[in-house]
Amino acid sequence: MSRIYLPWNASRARQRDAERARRNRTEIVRELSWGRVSRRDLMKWGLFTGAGALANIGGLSPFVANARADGGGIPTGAPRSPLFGATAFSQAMPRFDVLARNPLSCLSPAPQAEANQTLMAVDPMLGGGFGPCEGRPPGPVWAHQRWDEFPPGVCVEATQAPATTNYSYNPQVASSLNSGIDPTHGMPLRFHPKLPIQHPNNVWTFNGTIPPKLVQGRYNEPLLFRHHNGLPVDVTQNGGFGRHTISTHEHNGHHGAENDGFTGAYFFPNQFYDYHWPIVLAGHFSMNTAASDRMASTPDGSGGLIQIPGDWHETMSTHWFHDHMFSFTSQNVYKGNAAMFNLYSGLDRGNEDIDDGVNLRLPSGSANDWGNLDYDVNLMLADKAFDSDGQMYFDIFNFDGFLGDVMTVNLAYRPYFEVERRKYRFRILNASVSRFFKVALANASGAAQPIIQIANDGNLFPAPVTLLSLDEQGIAERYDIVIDFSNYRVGDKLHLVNLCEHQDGKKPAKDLTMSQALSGTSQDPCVGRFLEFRIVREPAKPDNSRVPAVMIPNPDLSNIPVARERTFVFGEGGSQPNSGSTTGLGPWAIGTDGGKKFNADYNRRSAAPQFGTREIWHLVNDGGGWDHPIHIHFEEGQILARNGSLANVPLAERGRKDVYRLLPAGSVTITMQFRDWGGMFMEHCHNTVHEDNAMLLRWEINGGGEPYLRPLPTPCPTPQGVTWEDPT
Ligand SMILES: [Cu+2]
Repeated sequence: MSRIYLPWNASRARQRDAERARRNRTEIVRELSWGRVSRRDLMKWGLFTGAGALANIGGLSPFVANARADGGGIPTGAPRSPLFGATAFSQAMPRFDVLARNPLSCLSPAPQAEANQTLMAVDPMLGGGFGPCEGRPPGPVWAHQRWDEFPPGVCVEATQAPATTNYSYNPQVASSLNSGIDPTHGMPLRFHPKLPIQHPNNVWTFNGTIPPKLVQGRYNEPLLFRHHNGLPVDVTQNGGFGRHTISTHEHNGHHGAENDGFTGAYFFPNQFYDYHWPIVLAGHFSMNTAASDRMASTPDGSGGLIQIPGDWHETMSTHWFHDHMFSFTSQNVYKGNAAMFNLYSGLDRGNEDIDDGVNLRLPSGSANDWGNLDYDVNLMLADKAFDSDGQMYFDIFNFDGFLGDVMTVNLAYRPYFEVERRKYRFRILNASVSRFFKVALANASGAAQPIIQIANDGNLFPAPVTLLSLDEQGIAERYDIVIDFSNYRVGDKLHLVNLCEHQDGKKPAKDLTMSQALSGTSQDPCVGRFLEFRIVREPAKPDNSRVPAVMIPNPDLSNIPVARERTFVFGEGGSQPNSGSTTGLGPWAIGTDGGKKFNADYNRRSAAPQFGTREIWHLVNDGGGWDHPIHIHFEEGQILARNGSLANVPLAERGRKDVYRLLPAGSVTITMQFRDWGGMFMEHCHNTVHEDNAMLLRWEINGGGEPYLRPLPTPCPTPQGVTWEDPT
């Protein structure tokens, strides 16, 4: 057993050794993140093994037994994060900070179909000379697909920036619905009032501030997200981890590849990238094209519906967006590059009062036509770790995966949240690097309480599922739940509890029972209560919300032929036949259709499904020692079988999904369609440490009538402009 964190009662000598090892590792992470050494250098020096794992050198690896009498044979472990006296449930949980939706005229320069190549001076730290103001690769291949058909109706801007105080926090609800937090007060970037304010380069978030950000969009209102890179031009100014180049992935967005945050289409400090999210239903160009089905619709802003093309069974709700920089995704997302994106539709309108036969009337509110957040609350779960000064710290040398020991919700350490005695919807995102959660609800006496799960990933279920604990929730999965606080009394307190115990980043070690998790005996610091609900009053007005027995039935695929089946095997020990900036090294790899397992190379096409077809993909975990939450970009799929049988698929996985936990030695069979948009996409493990250490591949939609040749050339960004490579 390689326990990641030392117990609180470890001897001073062991703690000192562990701190020294942590600092040594931190130095290597820093050199890597600056680009001063490469993974190949580390292998040459014997610090990495050929398989890409950290060599067993004392004082460096947490897994090397030290010679001390009290530590002999026991892994050194990392020192616990200091908490500076911060206690659980002593700070209010902030709501997400909603990014302003502006008219397009606010954007200067105006967005355009092809990347804006207007030259600007490039900082000498980035090589000087001149380079384009927009980092999107130039030319027709990376032009926004169908730009003229989908002119942006609204724009949202954000700047990736070093940590600073938030003076413009806007949760879009009254402070009475935000646990009394007064948004006019400045909010410094810290995880608890007793924890230190983070140095500017230890945390990089959207606009440099907390709380995390929320974007609200509605179907068929194309949204232009202009992402500015405001990170330091000096690659060494990173607080020891994180890379200043970024690529923003709208997780499970059904958009053209130029807007998908392709891992190799990153952009540099002082550049921006225009992401164009048309937000159309899958099947937009092939099904219900006359928009005659009222169920396929979007709010019109004044109580009515606008009917839209596409398959209403593909309606999506809860997305998030985050960095996808090649080899640096884990560091950058951990550092703060994670935001949520709520999609609204006629079905899931974010208004609980409108009774039009389409609106599901899920808990939300009713003051606005759509997108009410009063009783619809985003929750971002993430485990963090701090160094001895209380600054955020990251260790990439656990190729098993990185675990933090400080549990946060919405980047607040174990907060409380005040609720009314009524139904609430919570959209729970697992934004960890490597940690799985298993969430349950406990009452004051520690008994598990019913939770109604209504969605998995971006997708509402065919029917709600009532559970006493949710399934394990892998990295990047979203579970939307409804809790009915009217079953309790004003003054009651309930807690969300994490039942999932880790001993390392490989996989959950054990799912505990509620009483085990509450007993305080787990060695995993993130097990137990992590969010306190305080029922503070009767509802301000009657609760008209519903959880209907029928929500969104699955799309009917019975008449769509299966064009092809493919098999992807996820495991250890692949090879990397290529070299260069598009290649990755590490212990993790993917094998395609019976071929050799390869490490990541985003210049290599591993699959090219034909536009307009449906396929079946088998995702196989070839080891029993790991779980891998596999994410496939572009269009959500349906799970057809686990280990060969539909009977193994729990009810809460029988809707649509975009992340598939393979389970140790397990396999998942899914079906997907390839419609509407084209370009190069990715498939990878969302344990982002595995992803960054080479468990990622590129696939491409082959032909959709676009005016350019295939296969697509691979972009190689520089501050002075993008060059191209021919794919292999
Ligand atoms: Cu993995």
